[in-house]
Amino acid sequence: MSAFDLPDLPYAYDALDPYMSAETLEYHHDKHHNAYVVKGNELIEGLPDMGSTLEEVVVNAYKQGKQGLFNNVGQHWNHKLFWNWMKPNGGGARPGNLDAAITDSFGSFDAFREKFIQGGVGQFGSGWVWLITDENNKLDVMATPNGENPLVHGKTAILGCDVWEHSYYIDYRNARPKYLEAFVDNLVNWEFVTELYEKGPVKIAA
Ligand code: MN3
Repeated sequence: MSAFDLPDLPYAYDALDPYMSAETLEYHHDKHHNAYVVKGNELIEGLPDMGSTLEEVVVNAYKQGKQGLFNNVGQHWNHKLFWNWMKPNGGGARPGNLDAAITDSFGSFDAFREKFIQGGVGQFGSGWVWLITDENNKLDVMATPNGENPLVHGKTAILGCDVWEHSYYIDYRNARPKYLEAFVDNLVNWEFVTELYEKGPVKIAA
């Protein structure tokens, strides 16, 4: 795999207002995500083959302890999905089969919501909170520091929320819980989450 590309946002900069402002999205996508892409391309240059898919590169960089490359390609993968995990008028009802799986794994949607928000609040410093599936397609919540993600732990992420300050400081200042509540209640694209859930666990040849 040679080059990484910055994908366009799947909606206008102001499409998630007021839950995530155009100013946040412009900086987060055009500056932060772009920097991961540029740096990732620089760092992979001249290395032996790191894999044929982005997922393979992410896992291989992690396993080989190529920390700089991993930080950037990991964040590239995380953000590519993150933009699609949100949509205008998001949140709300989940498609039936996903909703049933959430209830089955957490007891209720509210219990999931609480666990996900607390997972994000409890991640000290920069990181991510995830809704994951394991080998048996059972759901759970996990949090990871910095650019780390469930892929490198053999788990499949079906939803993730960026809790680095750059994703919420303009709109929420230091109120990370408020941001996480708005994410779950007003931003999540549950149709995309369902799509990933139905695809089942990600298999990586690494
Ligand atoms: Mn970010």
